[in-house]
Amino acid sequence: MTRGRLLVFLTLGALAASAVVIVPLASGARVAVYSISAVDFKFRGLPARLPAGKVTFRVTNKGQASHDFKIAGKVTKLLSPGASASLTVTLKKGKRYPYLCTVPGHSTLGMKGTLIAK
Ligand SMILES: [Cu+2]
Repeated sequence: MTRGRLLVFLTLGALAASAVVIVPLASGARVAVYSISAVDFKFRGLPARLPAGKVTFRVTNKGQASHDFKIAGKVTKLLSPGASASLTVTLKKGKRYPYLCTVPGHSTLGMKGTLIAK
Protein backbone atom coordinates (compact mmCIF):
# COMPACT_ATOMS: atom_id res chain seq x y z
CA MET A 1 0.00 0.00 0.00
CA THR A 2 1.40 3.39 -0.92
CA ARG A 3 1.70 6.14 1.64
CA GLY A 4 -0.96 8.16 -0.20
CA ARG A 5 -3.43 5.32 -0.16
CA LEU A 6 -2.76 4.67 3.48
CA LEU A 7 -3.54 8.28 4.33
CA VAL A 8 -6.80 8.15 2.40
CA PHE A 9 -7.69 4.92 4.13
CA LEU A 10 -6.98 6.42 7.57
CA THR A 11 -8.94 9.56 6.75
CA LEU A 12 -11.96 7.60 5.61
CA GLY A 13 -11.75 5.44 8.69
CA ALA A 14 -11.64 8.47 10.95
CA LEU A 15 -14.58 10.07 9.18
CA ALA A 16 -16.65 6.90 9.26
CA ALA A 17 -16.20 6.64 13.01
CA SER A 18 -17.69 10.04 13.68
CA ALA A 19 -20.75 12.00 12.71
CA VAL A 20 -19.34 14.56 10.32
CA VAL A 21 -21.15 16.58 7.69
CA ILE A 22 -19.41 18.79 5.15
CA VAL A 23 -21.36 22.00 4.71
CA PRO A 24 -20.64 24.23 1.71
CA LEU A 25 -20.60 27.94 2.54
CA ALA A 26 -21.77 30.75 0.29
CA SER A 27 -18.15 31.83 -0.09
CA GLY A 28 -17.29 28.52 -1.70
CA ALA A 29 -15.37 27.37 1.36
CA ARG A 30 -16.47 24.31 3.22
CA VAL A 31 -16.79 23.67 6.89
CA ALA A 32 -16.81 20.24 8.49
CA VAL A 33 -19.48 19.90 11.17
CA TYR A 34 -18.85 17.27 13.82
CA SER A 35 -21.75 16.23 16.03
CA ILE A 36 -20.33 15.19 19.36
CA SER A 37 -21.84 14.45 22.71
CA ALA A 38 -20.76 15.08 26.27
CA VAL A 39 -21.67 12.37 28.77
CA ASP A 40 -20.65 11.80 32.39
CA PHE A 41 -17.63 11.88 32.02
CA LYS A 42 -16.30 11.76 28.50
CA PHE A 43 -16.80 13.13 25.02
CA ARG A 44 -18.16 10.89 22.28
CA GLY A 45 -17.88 11.26 18.52
CA LEU A 46 -14.59 13.12 18.40
CA PRO A 47 -12.13 11.70 15.88
CA ALA A 48 -8.48 11.51 16.94
CA ARG A 49 -7.49 13.12 13.60
CA LEU A 50 -9.40 15.49 11.42
CA PRO A 51 -8.73 17.65 8.41
CA ALA A 52 -7.15 21.06 9.00
CA GLY A 53 -9.29 24.08 8.26
CA LYS A 54 -12.55 25.42 9.56
CA VAL A 55 -14.37 22.99 11.80
CA THR A 56 -17.62 23.30 13.71
CA PHE A 57 -18.28 21.13 16.72
CA ARG A 58 -21.96 20.69 17.51
CA VAL A 59 -21.92 19.64 21.15
CA THR A 60 -24.92 18.04 22.86
CA ASN A 61 -24.94 17.29 26.55
CA LYS A 62 -26.31 13.78 26.94
CA GLY A 63 -25.17 13.45 30.54
CA GLN A 64 -26.82 14.19 33.89
CA ALA A 65 -24.33 16.89 34.90
CA SER A 66 -23.65 20.21 33.17
CA HIS A 67 -20.73 20.27 30.75
CA ASP A 68 -18.93 22.53 28.31
CA PHE A 69 -16.38 21.97 25.57
CA LYS A 70 -13.14 23.85 25.13
CA ILE A 71 -10.74 23.61 22.21
CA ALA A 72 -8.30 25.93 20.44
CA GLY A 73 -8.87 28.75 22.94
CA LYS A 74 -12.64 28.75 22.56
CA VAL A 75 -15.25 27.34 24.89
CA THR A 76 -19.00 26.75 24.62
CA LYS A 77 -21.37 28.08 27.25
CA LEU A 78 -22.11 25.72 30.12
CA LEU A 79 -24.63 23.21 28.79
CA SER A 80 -27.40 21.85 30.98
CA PRO A 81 -28.42 18.23 30.37
CA GLY A 82 -30.05 18.06 26.94
CA ALA A 83 -28.69 21.41 25.76
CA SER A 84 -26.57 21.95 22.63
CA ALA A 85 -24.13 24.56 21.38
CA SER A 86 -21.85 25.00 18.40
CA LEU A 87 -18.23 26.04 18.42
CA THR A 88 -16.31 26.92 15.26
CA VAL A 89 -12.54 26.95 15.18
CA THR A 90 -9.85 26.95 12.51
CA LEU A 91 -7.36 24.11 12.89
CA LYS A 92 -3.84 24.35 11.54
CA LYS A 93 -2.31 21.45 9.68
CA GLY A 94 0.02 19.32 11.76
CA LYS A 95 -0.99 20.88 15.06
CA ARG A 96 -2.26 19.03 18.12
CA TYR A 97 -5.33 20.38 19.88
CA PRO A 98 -6.11 19.40 23.44
CA TYR A 99 -9.80 19.61 24.35
CA LEU A 100 -11.60 19.36 27.65
CA CYS A 101 -14.64 20.12 29.76
CA THR A 102 -13.72 23.07 32.02
CA VAL A 103 -16.12 22.17 34.85
CA PRO A 104 -13.83 21.53 37.85
CA GLY A 105 -12.92 17.85 38.14
CA HIS A 106 -14.48 16.71 34.88
CA SER A 107 -11.30 16.59 32.81
CA THR A 108 -9.67 14.49 35.53
CA LEU A 109 -12.59 12.07 35.30
CA GLY A 110 -12.00 11.64 31.56
CA MET A 111 -13.49 14.63 29.76
CA LYS A 112 -10.35 15.51 27.87
CA GLY A 113 -8.28 14.40 24.95
CA THR A 114 -6.19 15.59 22.06
CA LEU A 115 -6.93 15.65 18.37
CA ILE A 116 -4.57 16.21 15.50
CA ALA A 117 -5.30 18.31 12.44
CA LYS A 118 -3.92 16.78 9.24
CU1 LIG B 1 -18.11 18.22 32.18
